[in-house]
Amino acid sequence: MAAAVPTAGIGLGMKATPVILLLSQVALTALGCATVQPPAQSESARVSAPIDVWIDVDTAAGVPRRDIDDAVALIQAFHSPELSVKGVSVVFGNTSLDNAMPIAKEVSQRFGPIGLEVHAGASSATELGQPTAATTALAKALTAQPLTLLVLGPATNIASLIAMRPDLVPRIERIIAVAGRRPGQRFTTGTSNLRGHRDFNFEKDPEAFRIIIDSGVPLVLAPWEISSTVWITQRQLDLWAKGPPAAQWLARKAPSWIELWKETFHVDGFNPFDTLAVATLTSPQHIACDTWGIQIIRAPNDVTAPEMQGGQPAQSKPYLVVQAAVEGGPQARYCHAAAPAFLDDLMQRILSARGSSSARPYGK
Ligand SMILES: [Ca+2]
Repeated sequence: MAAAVPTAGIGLGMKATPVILLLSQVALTALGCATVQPPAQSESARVSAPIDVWIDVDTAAGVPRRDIDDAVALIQAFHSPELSVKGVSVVFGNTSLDNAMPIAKEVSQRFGPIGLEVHAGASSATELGQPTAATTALAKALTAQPLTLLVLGPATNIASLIAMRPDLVPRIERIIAVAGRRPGQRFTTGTSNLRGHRDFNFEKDPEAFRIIIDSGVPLVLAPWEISSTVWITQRQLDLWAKGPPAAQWLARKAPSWIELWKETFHVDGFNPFDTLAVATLTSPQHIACDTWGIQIIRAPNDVTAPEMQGGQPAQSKPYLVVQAAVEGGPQARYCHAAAPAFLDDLMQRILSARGSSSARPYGK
């Protein structure tokens, strides 16, 4: 893909400015004070044990003009008392595996739970079904305890585990992935990108999603539709820059990414895609989801439609689509809307010095 396209593959399809203004006003109201309080622990979190999670990422924060949202999501998760992060694995996607690994290690070792290990997974979709350090470690972790899997990049690592160790499928409580769309939905950003983006994580390895669907593991989708309504702008970056070490770290990595969105799409901010997946666990009160049927279909390529390519023939491509359930067919929870309060929730977690149930105090 062209470098100047958000590689979460999901863009925004609405007029950005009013949303930015609205959310910025909410953020200013909530975060204008000098001291930001840790997020209030929900009633359910107080009475329930933390959810054991494994996070699979394609971290690219710090790679010029590449996504920072995996790193935001890791720090969000590390600062969520509702979660206990048991492991991190890394996959190709937003950048190469070789680039992504040291970024995931740095974020996890500085800001994550003491002893949290980071494991290298697939470097391309051609490695689907092959063992990696990530699949070995995930198999060991699943043997030790059931886990919820947060899949924030192409799903190759997780699908490989399922393909090689079907005996462990019952140990996967659910898979939360950043992918999917309604029929005919186009991922456009601002007014300068009418062709739309790819459903990046899905299209990087459609077969991996087919394996996940066929496995019958409960699947939750945090797709472009939900993230496209949430904006991180310079206002939030300024608050990060004055926050604790993890927030400051993000603030240092963000400018190149936010500049890309401004130059390419003429919007003031970016959508923090992967954070919505974490929010389905930590903040379900802010997230609206419905259960739909899910299938992979093949249709003309909406990114390279003939009218967008000077009349060249359109090529088809696979789409991960939710629609009315077919009796007996596979289903997924499709999360499609975030309340405005989610931005406050996210900011409070990023700006909090409190870690998850298993996290160390803030890194140095
Ligand atoms: Ca990602």
